[in-house]
Amino acid sequence: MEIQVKAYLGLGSNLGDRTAMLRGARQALQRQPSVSVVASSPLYETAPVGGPAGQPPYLNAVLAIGTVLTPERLLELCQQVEKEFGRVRSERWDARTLDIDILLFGTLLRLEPELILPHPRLHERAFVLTPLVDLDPELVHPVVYLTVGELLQRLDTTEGVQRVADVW
Ligand code: A4P
Ligand code: MG
Repeated sequence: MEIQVKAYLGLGSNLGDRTAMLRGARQALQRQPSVSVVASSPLYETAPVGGPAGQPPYLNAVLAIGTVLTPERLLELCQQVEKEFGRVRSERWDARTLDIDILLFGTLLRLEPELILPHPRLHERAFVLTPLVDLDPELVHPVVYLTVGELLQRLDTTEGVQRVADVW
């Protein structure tokens, strides 16, 4: 029997028709027999963190999925979906039509340049923690061993993270 793992994906877009990008990404993932989208967080408009100055605001959301893929295959799938939506890789943290990050893959820990789990900046980012808390505030970060609710409370500020839609 194949084992389903629960994973969380962070979606972000700050170029083009941002809502269409995130919807398209969710549909593309849903179409995969090896992935089931279990829940979608609300949609947030968020001020860009890092990267070149003058970037437009992001739309961010988080998906909870169940998958039988290995983490490597899931990363490949995410990158394939990013490509499908026309992402052109340029400068790191530059504006992008679609970015899909694996935030958590069950409680798996991984430290390789091509795949770091949990996502190395998850615990410090309001634009990721806010939608994660909407999905499950009791979810435990397997390295720092605090819930995502506790991690969000520890941030100095959640400024620049505005809920724009519950259903999208
Ligand atoms: N990689 C390693 N671990 C992972 C993982 N857990 N999930 C590798 C996905 N990819 C992972 O990513 C670079 C490399 O990271 C990949 O080749 C993969 O093998 P990328 O998507 O090509 O480049 P990137 O997204 O520019 O870099 P990175 O490091 O993913 O940046 P972040 O941390 O995703 O930050 N501000 C707001 N408000 N909202 C945002 O969504 N996003 C970023 C990007 C910056 N500022 C933002 C937002
Ligand atoms: Mg990324």
